[in-house]
Amino acid sequence: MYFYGTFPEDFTWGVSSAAYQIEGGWDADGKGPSIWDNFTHVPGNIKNNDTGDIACDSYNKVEEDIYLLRALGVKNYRFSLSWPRIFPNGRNNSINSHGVDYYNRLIDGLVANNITPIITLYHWDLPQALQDIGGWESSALIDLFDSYADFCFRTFGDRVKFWITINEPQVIAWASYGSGELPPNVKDPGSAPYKVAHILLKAHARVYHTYDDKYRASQRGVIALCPNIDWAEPKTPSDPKDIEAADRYLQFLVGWFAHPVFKNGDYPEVMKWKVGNRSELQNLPSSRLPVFTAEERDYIRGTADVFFFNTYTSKIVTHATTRLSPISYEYDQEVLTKVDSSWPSSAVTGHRAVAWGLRRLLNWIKEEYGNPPIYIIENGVGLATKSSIDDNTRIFYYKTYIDEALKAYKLDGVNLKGYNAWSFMDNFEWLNGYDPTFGLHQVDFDNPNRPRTPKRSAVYYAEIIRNNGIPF
Ligand code: BGP
Repeated sequence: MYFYGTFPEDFTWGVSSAAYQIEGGWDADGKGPSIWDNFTHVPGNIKNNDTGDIACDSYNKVEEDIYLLRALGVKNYRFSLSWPRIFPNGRNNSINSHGVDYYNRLIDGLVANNITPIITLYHWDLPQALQDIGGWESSALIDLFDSYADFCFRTFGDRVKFWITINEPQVIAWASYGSGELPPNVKDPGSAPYKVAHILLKAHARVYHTYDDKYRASQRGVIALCPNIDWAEPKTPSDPKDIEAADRYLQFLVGWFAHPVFKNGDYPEVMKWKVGNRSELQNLPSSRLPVFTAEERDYIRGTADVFFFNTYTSKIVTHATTRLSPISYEYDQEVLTKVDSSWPSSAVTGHRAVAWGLRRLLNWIKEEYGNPPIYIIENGVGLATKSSIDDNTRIFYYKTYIDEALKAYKLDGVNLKGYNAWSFMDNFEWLNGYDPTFGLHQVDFDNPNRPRTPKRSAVYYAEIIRNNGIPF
């Protein structure tokens, strides 16, 4: 008996991962170094001095990983390609055939098992050689990203129908180029994030058009970028200032990328007001938001076939009555964020489990962008290291989040098409190393063979997939 019914027959259930977090083989068979390889090799940068050198060793475990995916019963698997594994120096003048073979084996194995690949072209592991010419601060990256994507479409696109251009562009813009805690560690909040985002958007649009012009007719896939979104709940729902602040929060986080792509080729008005050319009126540093030409706006508008996004938690947002210097992400938005202490805080990342936030968020996407086909690409919870395979907290998280997603689909008419759990297995969690763990499968990182063991959550998730919803 199902309370709200089930998802539609063609709903796609899956799990997610990313190359640097699981592959290992950091210098295997001709792979070039990425900014993450170099960053993690400096002692002190990552908790416990962990690195992704071996990670889950997925580079050497194609068959085993596919076996586990089959056992879960997933319909799709979302993973990323490592740009420097394919083009060691970032450019198409040197192709690493071993890297290409690896992805061909993975894709072939998935397709043979009726598992649809969802591929991210860029999940943060930039070839170091491209950082050496300025990374995403350089507009040279637009052409270079395009030639890498073109190669991937040409090489893998006969079997791949779902493409994500860029994972979490807002994190790249702010955490890698503003506050600078992620590589390439550029600490330039005053100007770099908006410049980088401008280049990311142009690079995304270029790749979209390449797909459209050269591959869509024969390959018939879909392509979009993938923002990270926390739901923003106004602190005082009856206070217009807090309502506006919550909306501003979402416009800066999501609209920054989705507004140009899904709406008019340009940034949200509120961003232009706060950081753009009208900011002088407010005694703020003058325009830091680059401007698109009319031609660029036409080029960027419409460059997403579906709405992909990642989400983990929610925030309480309030209008900031005084701006706290120095310039920061929150300073620009003029908001303050916090969490509600009553929200369950089982995640060691500090994220709170706020399942109802997902339903509101899905409704917001529906209203804001005209109810496009929506895919949740990452959703999950990070628990303590070496957490037991009896991960009931994770089961609770998935149950409640998927339940809210189902309500959004059934009761609110949100055009939700798919859901992917982060993550397929425990993996290298960026600055936190191998702590916390997000996986449906436990990986023993002390064992050189990196054995995987399904957790209770894997059994539970497989049951959800089998039932196409939550059985009671
Ligand atoms: C996302 C990344 C994933 C993964 C996840 C973990 O932002 O795309 O690669 O690291 O975050 O979530 P958290 O933000 O809780 O660390």
